[in-house]
Amino acid sequence: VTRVLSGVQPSGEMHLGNYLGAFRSWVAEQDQADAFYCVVDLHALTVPQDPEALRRRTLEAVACLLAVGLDPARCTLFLQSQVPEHPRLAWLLECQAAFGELRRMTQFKDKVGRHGGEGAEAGVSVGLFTYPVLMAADILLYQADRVPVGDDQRQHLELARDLAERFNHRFGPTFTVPEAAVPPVGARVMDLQEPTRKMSKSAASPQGTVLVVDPPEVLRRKVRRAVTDSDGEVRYDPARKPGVSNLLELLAASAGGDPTTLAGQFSSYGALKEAVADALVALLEPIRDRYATVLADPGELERVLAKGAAQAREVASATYDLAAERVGLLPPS
Ligand code: AQP
Repeated sequence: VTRVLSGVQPSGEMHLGNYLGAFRSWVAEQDQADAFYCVVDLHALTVPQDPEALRRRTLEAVACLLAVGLDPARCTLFLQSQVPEHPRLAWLLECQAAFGELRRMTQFKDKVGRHGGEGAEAGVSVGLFTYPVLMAADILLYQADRVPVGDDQRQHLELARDLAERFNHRFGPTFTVPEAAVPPVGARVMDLQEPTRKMSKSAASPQGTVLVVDPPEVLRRKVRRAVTDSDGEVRYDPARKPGVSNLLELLAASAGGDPTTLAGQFSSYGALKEAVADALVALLEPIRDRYATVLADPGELERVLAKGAAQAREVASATYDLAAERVGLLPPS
Protein backbone atom coordinates (compact mmCIF):
# COMPACT_ATOMS: atom_id res chain seq x y z
CA VAL A 1 0.00 0.00 0.00
CA THR A 2 1.20 3.50 -0.87
CA ARG A 3 2.44 5.58 2.04
CA VAL A 4 1.96 9.33 2.17
CA LEU A 5 3.46 11.81 4.62
CA SER A 6 3.34 15.58 4.92
CA GLY A 7 3.53 18.27 7.58
CA VAL A 8 2.82 21.88 8.44
CA GLN A 9 4.59 24.28 10.79
CA PRO A 10 2.57 25.86 13.62
CA SER A 11 4.52 29.06 13.06
CA GLY A 12 1.48 31.22 12.39
CA GLU A 13 -2.11 31.03 11.22
CA MET A 14 -3.00 28.66 8.41
CA HIS A 15 -3.58 30.41 5.10
CA LEU A 16 -5.02 29.80 1.67
CA GLY A 17 -1.62 28.72 0.30
CA ASN A 18 -1.40 25.98 2.92
CA TYR A 19 -4.91 24.86 2.04
CA LEU A 20 -4.68 24.87 -1.76
CA GLY A 21 -1.03 23.81 -1.95
CA ALA A 22 -1.17 21.09 0.69
CA PHE A 23 -4.19 20.36 2.91
CA ARG A 24 -6.62 19.80 0.08
CA SER A 25 -4.47 17.01 -1.35
CA TRP A 26 -3.95 15.61 2.13
CA VAL A 27 -7.70 15.14 2.52
CA ALA A 28 -7.95 13.42 -0.86
CA GLU A 29 -5.01 11.12 -0.09
CA GLN A 30 -6.67 9.75 3.06
CA ASP A 31 -8.74 7.40 0.96
CA GLN A 32 -6.05 6.49 -1.55
CA ALA A 33 -3.10 5.78 0.68
CA ASP A 34 -1.88 5.03 4.18
CA ALA A 35 -1.51 8.68 5.15
CA PHE A 36 0.54 10.27 7.95
CA TYR A 37 0.24 13.99 8.65
CA CYS A 38 2.09 15.93 11.30
CA VAL A 39 2.19 19.36 12.81
CA VAL A 40 5.92 19.96 12.73
CA ASP A 41 6.40 21.91 15.92
CA LEU A 42 10.15 21.22 16.07
CA HIS A 43 10.52 23.03 12.76
CA ALA A 44 8.75 26.07 14.17
CA LEU A 45 11.55 26.39 16.76
CA THR A 46 14.08 27.23 14.05
CA VAL A 47 13.04 30.88 14.36
CA PRO A 48 12.16 32.68 17.61
CA GLN A 49 8.76 31.67 19.04
CA ASP A 50 6.90 32.79 22.12
CA PRO A 51 6.34 29.54 24.11
CA GLU A 52 2.74 30.32 25.04
CA ALA A 53 1.87 31.34 21.48
CA LEU A 54 3.53 28.20 20.10
CA ARG A 55 1.42 25.96 22.35
CA ARG A 56 -1.76 27.75 21.27
CA ARG A 57 -0.89 27.72 17.57
CA THR A 58 0.01 24.05 17.69
CA LEU A 59 -3.48 23.16 18.94
CA GLU A 60 -5.02 25.58 16.44
CA ALA A 61 -3.09 23.89 13.64
CA VAL A 62 -4.44 20.49 14.68
CA ALA A 63 -7.95 21.93 14.87
CA CYS A 64 -7.55 23.45 11.42
CA LEU A 65 -6.46 20.11 9.96
CA LEU A 66 -9.51 18.40 11.44
CA ALA A 67 -11.71 21.24 10.14
CA VAL A 68 -10.44 20.92 6.57
CA GLY A 69 -11.44 17.26 6.66
CA LEU A 70 -8.64 15.09 7.99
CA ASP A 71 -10.26 12.16 9.75
CA PRO A 72 -8.25 10.39 12.48
CA ALA A 73 -10.09 7.19 11.59
CA ARG A 74 -8.67 7.34 8.04
CA CYS A 75 -5.23 8.88 8.60
CA THR A 76 -2.61 9.26 11.31
CA LEU A 77 -2.51 12.83 12.62
CA PHE A 78 0.25 13.60 15.11
CA LEU A 79 2.69 16.08 16.59
CA GLN A 80 6.29 15.77 15.45
CA SER A 81 7.69 16.45 18.95
CA GLN A 82 5.68 13.56 20.39
CA VAL A 83 7.58 11.06 18.24
CA PRO A 84 11.21 11.21 19.46
CA GLU A 85 12.49 9.21 16.48
CA HIS A 86 12.30 12.38 14.33
CA PRO A 87 15.27 14.19 15.88
CA ARG A 88 17.06 10.88 16.42
CA LEU A 89 16.96 9.97 12.74
CA ALA A 90 17.74 13.58 11.83
CA TRP A 91 21.08 13.18 13.61
CA LEU A 92 21.96 10.07 11.65
CA LEU A 93 21.08 11.88 8.43
CA GLU A 94 22.92 15.07 9.39
CA CYS A 95 26.04 12.98 9.56
CA GLN A 96 25.45 11.97 5.93
CA ALA A 97 24.48 15.42 4.64
CA ALA A 98 27.16 17.71 3.27
CA PHE A 99 27.53 21.24 4.57
CA GLY A 100 27.65 22.50 1.00
CA GLU A 101 24.37 20.92 -0.02
CA LEU A 102 22.51 22.56 2.88
CA ARG A 103 24.11 25.87 1.95
CA ARG A 104 22.34 25.68 -1.40
CA MET A 105 18.84 25.57 0.10
CA THR A 106 17.07 28.68 -1.16
CA GLN A 107 14.61 28.82 1.73
CA PHE A 108 17.56 29.07 4.13
CA LYS A 109 18.97 31.94 2.12
CA ASP A 110 15.58 33.72 2.14
CA LYS A 111 15.06 33.28 5.85
CA VAL A 112 18.60 34.38 6.70
CA GLY A 113 17.71 37.71 5.15
CA ARG A 114 14.48 37.87 7.15
CA HIS A 115 15.59 36.64 10.58
CA GLY A 116 19.34 37.19 10.58
CA GLY A 117 19.35 40.95 11.03
CA GLU A 118 22.80 42.49 11.24
CA GLY A 119 25.46 39.97 10.26
CA ALA A 120 22.75 37.82 8.59
CA GLU A 121 24.05 34.22 8.77
CA ALA A 122 25.78 34.70 12.09
CA GLY A 123 22.46 35.72 13.63
CA VAL A 124 20.25 32.73 12.69
CA SER A 125 19.99 29.42 14.53
CA VAL A 126 21.88 26.29 13.52
CA GLY A 127 18.42 24.65 13.49
CA LEU A 128 17.34 26.88 10.62
CA PHE A 129 20.33 25.60 8.67
CA THR A 130 19.78 21.89 9.40
CA TYR A 131 15.96 22.00 9.22
CA PRO A 132 15.76 20.40 5.75
CA VAL A 133 17.51 17.33 7.19
CA LEU A 134 14.94 17.08 9.98
CA MET A 135 12.32 17.31 7.25
CA ALA A 136 14.02 14.45 5.40
CA ALA A 137 13.85 12.43 8.63
CA ASP A 138 10.12 13.23 8.96
CA ILE A 139 9.55 11.70 5.55
CA LEU A 140 11.98 8.78 5.54
CA LEU A 141 10.88 7.49 8.97
CA TYR A 142 7.50 6.58 7.46
CA GLN A 143 8.95 5.07 4.27
CA ALA A 144 6.74 7.56 2.40
CA ASP A 145 6.28 6.99 -1.33
CA ARG A 146 4.59 10.33 -1.89
CA VAL A 147 4.80 13.74 -0.20
CA PRO A 148 1.97 16.15 -1.10
CA VAL A 149 3.45 19.67 -0.80
CA GLY A 150 3.36 23.10 -2.38
CA ASP A 151 5.90 24.18 -4.96
CA ASP A 152 8.16 25.87 -2.36
CA GLN A 153 9.09 22.48 -0.89
CA ARG A 154 10.44 20.91 -4.09
CA GLN A 155 14.06 21.59 -3.25
CA HIS A 156 13.75 20.13 0.25
CA LEU A 157 12.11 17.05 -1.23
CA GLU A 158 15.01 16.67 -3.60
CA LEU A 159 17.36 16.71 -0.61
CA ALA A 160 15.29 14.02 1.14
CA ARG A 161 15.59 11.87 -1.99
CA ASP A 162 19.34 12.44 -2.21
CA LEU A 163 19.83 11.55 1.45
CA ALA A 164 17.73 8.39 1.11
CA GLU A 165 19.68 7.28 -1.95
CA ARG A 166 23.03 8.06 -0.36
CA PHE A 167 22.17 6.22 2.84
CA ASN A 168 20.85 3.19 0.94
CA HIS A 169 23.98 3.14 -1.19
CA ARG A 170 26.37 3.38 1.77
CA PHE A 171 24.63 1.09 4.22
CA GLY A 172 22.23 -1.09 2.25
CA PRO A 173 18.51 -0.70 1.46
CA THR A 174 16.89 1.18 4.35
CA PHE A 175 14.63 3.97 3.08
CA THR A 176 11.97 4.33 0.42
CA VAL A 177 12.96 7.16 -1.95
CA PRO A 178 9.99 9.61 -1.80
CA GLU A 179 8.38 11.57 -4.64
CA ALA A 180 6.96 15.09 -4.32
CA ALA A 181 3.28 15.42 -5.30
CA VAL A 182 2.61 19.04 -6.23
CA PRO A 183 -0.98 20.00 -7.21
CA PRO A 184 -1.58 21.25 -10.80
CA VAL A 185 -3.22 24.50 -9.59
CA GLY A 186 -2.73 26.27 -6.28
CA ALA A 187 0.83 25.00 -5.79
CA ARG A 188 2.15 28.52 -5.41
CA VAL A 189 -0.39 30.97 -4.03
CA MET A 190 1.06 34.47 -4.01
CA ASP A 191 0.63 37.22 -1.43
CA LEU A 192 -2.27 39.49 -2.45
CA GLN A 193 -0.33 42.64 -1.60
CA GLU A 194 3.02 41.49 -2.98
CA PRO A 195 2.13 39.08 -5.77
CA THR A 196 5.75 38.26 -6.59
CA ARG A 197 6.14 36.67 -3.17
CA LYS A 198 4.45 33.49 -1.97
CA MET A 199 1.71 33.76 0.61
CA SER A 200 3.24 32.68 3.91
CA LYS A 201 2.52 32.51 7.62
CA SER A 202 5.43 34.44 8.93
CA ALA A 203 6.58 36.81 6.24
CA ALA A 204 3.63 38.35 4.51
CA SER A 205 1.59 41.44 5.09
CA PRO A 206 -1.59 40.58 7.04
CA GLN A 207 -3.67 42.19 4.27
CA GLY A 208 -2.01 40.02 1.64
CA THR A 209 -2.64 36.74 3.46
CA VAL A 210 -6.04 35.05 3.34
CA LEU A 211 -6.47 32.95 6.47
CA VAL A 212 -8.38 29.69 6.29
CA VAL A 213 -10.55 31.02 9.12
CA ASP A 214 -11.01 34.62 7.95
CA PRO A 215 -14.64 35.75 8.29
CA PRO A 216 -16.27 36.27 4.85
CA GLU A 217 -16.27 40.07 5.08
CA VAL A 218 -12.55 40.13 5.93
CA LEU A 219 -11.78 37.73 3.10
CA ARG A 220 -13.78 39.86 0.63
CA ARG A 221 -11.99 43.01 1.70
CA LYS A 222 -8.57 41.40 1.23
CA VAL A 223 -9.48 40.20 -2.27
CA ARG A 224 -10.97 43.57 -3.24
CA ARG A 225 -7.75 45.31 -2.19
CA ALA A 226 -5.48 42.81 -3.92
CA VAL A 227 -2.70 44.51 -5.89
CA THR A 228 -3.17 44.23 -9.68
CA ASP A 229 -1.65 46.50 -12.33
CA SER A 230 -2.63 49.53 -14.37
CA ASP A 231 -3.20 48.11 -17.86
CA GLY A 232 -6.76 46.95 -17.07
CA GLU A 233 -6.67 43.78 -19.17
CA VAL A 234 -7.67 40.46 -17.58
CA ARG A 235 -5.05 38.07 -18.93
CA TYR A 236 -3.08 35.15 -17.50
CA ASP A 237 0.59 36.08 -17.64
CA PRO A 238 2.38 35.38 -14.35
CA ALA A 239 5.64 37.04 -15.39
CA ARG A 240 4.13 40.35 -16.56
CA LYS A 241 0.87 40.39 -14.58
CA PRO A 242 1.57 38.60 -11.31
CA GLY A 243 -1.37 40.06 -9.35
CA VAL A 244 -4.07 39.36 -11.94
CA SER A 245 -2.58 35.94 -12.70
CA ASN A 246 -2.64 35.03 -9.02
CA LEU A 247 -6.35 35.96 -8.85
CA LEU A 248 -7.04 33.81 -11.93
CA GLU A 249 -5.17 30.90 -10.34
CA LEU A 250 -7.15 31.31 -7.15
CA LEU A 251 -10.36 31.21 -9.13
CA ALA A 252 -9.24 28.11 -11.03
CA ALA A 253 -8.15 26.39 -7.81
CA SER A 254 -11.35 27.18 -5.94
CA ALA A 255 -14.07 27.03 -8.61
CA GLY A 256 -12.48 24.83 -11.28
CA GLY A 257 -11.37 25.63 -14.82
CA ASP A 258 -8.03 26.81 -16.03
CA PRO A 259 -6.62 30.32 -15.54
CA THR A 260 -6.09 31.17 -19.22
CA THR A 261 -9.66 30.24 -20.23
CA LEU A 262 -11.15 31.91 -17.16
CA ALA A 263 -9.43 35.18 -18.09
CA GLY A 264 -11.67 35.43 -21.18
CA GLN A 265 -14.80 35.61 -19.01
CA PHE A 266 -13.93 38.92 -17.34
CA SER A 267 -13.70 42.39 -18.75
CA SER A 268 -12.73 44.17 -15.52
CA TYR A 269 -10.57 43.56 -12.49
CA GLY A 270 -13.53 44.37 -10.26
CA ALA A 271 -15.64 41.57 -11.73
CA LEU A 272 -12.76 39.12 -11.45
CA LYS A 273 -12.22 40.03 -7.80
CA GLU A 274 -15.94 39.57 -7.05
CA ALA A 275 -15.85 36.09 -8.58
CA VAL A 276 -12.69 35.17 -6.68
CA ALA A 277 -14.14 36.39 -3.38
CA ASP A 278 -17.40 34.44 -3.96
CA ALA A 279 -15.52 31.25 -4.80
CA LEU A 280 -13.20 31.54 -1.80
CA VAL A 281 -16.03 32.28 0.63
CA ALA A 282 -17.91 29.20 -0.65
CA LEU A 283 -14.77 27.09 -0.27
CA LEU A 284 -13.70 28.25 3.18
CA GLU A 285 -16.93 28.98 5.03
CA PRO A 286 -17.76 25.37 5.94
CA ILE A 287 -14.17 24.91 7.17
CA ARG A 288 -14.43 27.98 9.36
CA ASP A 289 -17.65 26.69 10.93
CA ARG A 290 -16.11 23.29 11.71
CA TYR A 291 -12.97 24.92 13.09
CA ALA A 292 -14.93 26.69 15.81
CA THR A 293 -16.60 23.42 16.84
CA VAL A 294 -13.37 21.44 16.89
CA LEU A 295 -11.41 24.05 18.83
CA ALA A 296 -14.11 24.14 21.50
CA ASP A 297 -13.28 20.53 22.51
CA PRO A 298 -9.64 20.39 23.69
CA GLY A 299 -10.22 16.96 25.26
CA GLU A 300 -10.97 15.52 21.84
CA LEU A 301 -7.87 17.19 20.33
CA GLU A 302 -5.77 15.53 23.00
CA ARG A 303 -7.29 12.12 22.32
CA VAL A 304 -6.64 12.51 18.60
CA LEU A 305 -3.00 13.40 19.26
CA ALA A 306 -2.42 10.55 21.73
CA LYS A 307 -3.77 8.02 19.25
CA GLY A 308 -1.79 9.60 16.41
CA ALA A 309 1.50 9.56 18.33
CA ALA A 310 1.08 5.89 19.24
CA GLN A 311 0.36 4.93 15.61
CA ALA A 312 3.21 7.04 14.28
CA ARG A 313 5.74 5.68 16.78
CA GLU A 314 5.04 2.15 15.74
CA VAL A 315 6.20 2.84 12.19
CA ALA A 316 8.88 5.40 13.10
CA SER A 317 10.63 3.25 15.68
CA ALA A 318 10.95 0.29 13.31
CA THR A 319 12.62 2.50 10.69
CA TYR A 320 14.86 4.23 13.20
CA ASP A 321 16.04 0.91 14.68
CA LEU A 322 16.93 -0.37 11.23
CA ALA A 323 18.82 2.82 10.31
CA ALA A 324 20.69 2.83 13.64
CA GLU A 325 21.73 -0.77 13.16
CA ARG A 326 22.81 -0.05 9.58
CA VAL A 327 25.26 2.69 10.63
CA GLY A 328 26.75 0.52 13.37
CA LEU A 329 25.03 1.58 16.59
CA LEU A 330 24.49 -1.22 19.10
CA PRO A 331 20.88 -2.06 19.96
CA PRO A 332 19.57 -0.88 23.36
CA SER A 333 20.90 -3.21 26.09
N1 AQP B 1 1.91 30.17 -0.80
C1 AQP B 1 1.79 28.84 -0.86
N2 AQP B 1 1.20 28.26 -1.93
C2 AQP B 1 1.06 26.92 -1.99
N3 AQP B 1 1.45 26.08 -1.00
C3 AQP B 1 2.03 26.62 0.08
N4 AQP B 1 2.52 26.08 1.22
C4 AQP B 1 3.00 27.07 2.01
N5 AQP B 1 2.82 28.26 1.42
C5 AQP B 1 2.23 28.01 0.22
C6 AQP B 1 2.53 24.65 1.53
O1 AQP B 1 1.92 24.47 2.79
C7 AQP B 1 2.54 23.38 3.46
C8 AQP B 1 2.96 23.79 4.85
O2 AQP B 1 4.09 24.65 4.75
P1 AQP B 1 4.76 25.51 5.87
O3 AQP B 1 4.27 25.10 7.19
O4 AQP B 1 6.23 25.57 5.63
O5 AQP B 1 4.07 26.89 5.49
P2 AQP B 1 4.42 28.40 5.27
O6 AQP B 1 3.13 29.08 5.22
O7 AQP B 1 5.41 28.58 4.20
O8 AQP B 1 5.00 28.76 6.67
P3 AQP B 1 6.31 29.36 7.16
O9 AQP B 1 7.40 28.40 6.89
O10 AQP B 1 6.08 29.80 8.54
O11 AQP B 1 6.46 30.60 6.25
P4 AQP B 1 7.80 31.08 5.68
O12 AQP B 1 8.49 29.88 5.09
O13 AQP B 1 7.49 32.09 4.69
O14 AQP B 1 8.50 31.61 6.91
C9 AQP B 1 3.72 22.94 2.59
O15 AQP B 1 3.36 21.81 1.83
C10 AQP B 1 3.93 24.12 1.69
O16 AQP B 1 4.48 23.75 0.43
